[in-house]
Amino acid sequence: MIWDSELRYHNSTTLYMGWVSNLVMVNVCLSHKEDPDGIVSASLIKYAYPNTMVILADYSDLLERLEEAVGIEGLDHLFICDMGLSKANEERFFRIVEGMSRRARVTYIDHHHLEEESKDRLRGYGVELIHNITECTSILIYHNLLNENLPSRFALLAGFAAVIDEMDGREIASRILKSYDRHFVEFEATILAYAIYQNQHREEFLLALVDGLIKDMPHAIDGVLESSREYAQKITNNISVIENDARKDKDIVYIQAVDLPASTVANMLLAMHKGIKVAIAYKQRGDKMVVSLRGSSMCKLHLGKLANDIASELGGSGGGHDKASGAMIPKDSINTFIKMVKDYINNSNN
Ligand SMILES: [Mn+2]
Repeated sequence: MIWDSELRYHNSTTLYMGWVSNLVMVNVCLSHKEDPDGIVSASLIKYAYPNTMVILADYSDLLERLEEAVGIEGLDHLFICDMGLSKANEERFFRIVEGMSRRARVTYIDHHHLEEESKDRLRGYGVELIHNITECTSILIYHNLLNENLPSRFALLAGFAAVIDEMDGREIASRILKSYDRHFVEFEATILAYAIYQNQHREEFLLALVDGLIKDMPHAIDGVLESSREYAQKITNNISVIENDARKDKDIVYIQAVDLPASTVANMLLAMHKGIKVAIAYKQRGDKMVVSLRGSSMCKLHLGKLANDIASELGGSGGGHDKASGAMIPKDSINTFIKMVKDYINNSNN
């Protein structure tokens, strides 16, 4: 992988040859590509640390992307943002990071559940750990890594990420957001999120968005309004499908997602079905099933831990938050997955 002076991907080896001969130290930000929290995190790091390349990942290619990041010549400081660890990936993750931290600074910033033991291991490798489950990653970056003279729009960007992660009621996020018109905040946050969901497979768009957010609000960035309109239309088309096809079993409701991401469908399901504890949506990706779980206020189980436990038992991986989590499992084990969630929820007063 090769970047030009603008730190964008290139395939040209000639450009690369010119670049290595005059090697500069670079920062690399590996961030989550699936929602505003990851994208905004990358924008904040790129603004605050000049000479930063961005690599975007999701949970299916996190380890490959991490290998790619640590292989970059002249890497000085690696930031890993908004990528939670799970039982299935953390061993390999630790090994790569351990090796890397001998050669460069590594900063891991995240707000997903992380075992104390894992935190200790990361610190033991010399990783700078910024971990807190009470605010989203963008807010953690804003609060811990950026200096106070930063233009206020960067605080607002972190606030958009918090809105979509449903962490806008938290202390720092709410303090930032109360200075702005609520509808403006929700509008900008939502079109940003929809544009990201609509362009998950267009890396070029997502990387341009990381750059665009450094200068402009979401509505002013090329393609954001149009993409968000397309995504809103997909949601509209899916409302009746979800109403008619969801299956309910006591405290659980579940459905297979077709053209929308599992995460969006799980949110829609939870909102439509009152009185349930957990909504599950799953979507096929190759020979895997991507699963999203959402919990209502009646759900007392930690869904991130639950997804991690069940998925690892089925040969997959999973994790996330208390009331919103995800997993990736072999596609044929989806029925077992749902049954295991059901057993946990229905049989244990959870
Ligand atoms: Mn997040």
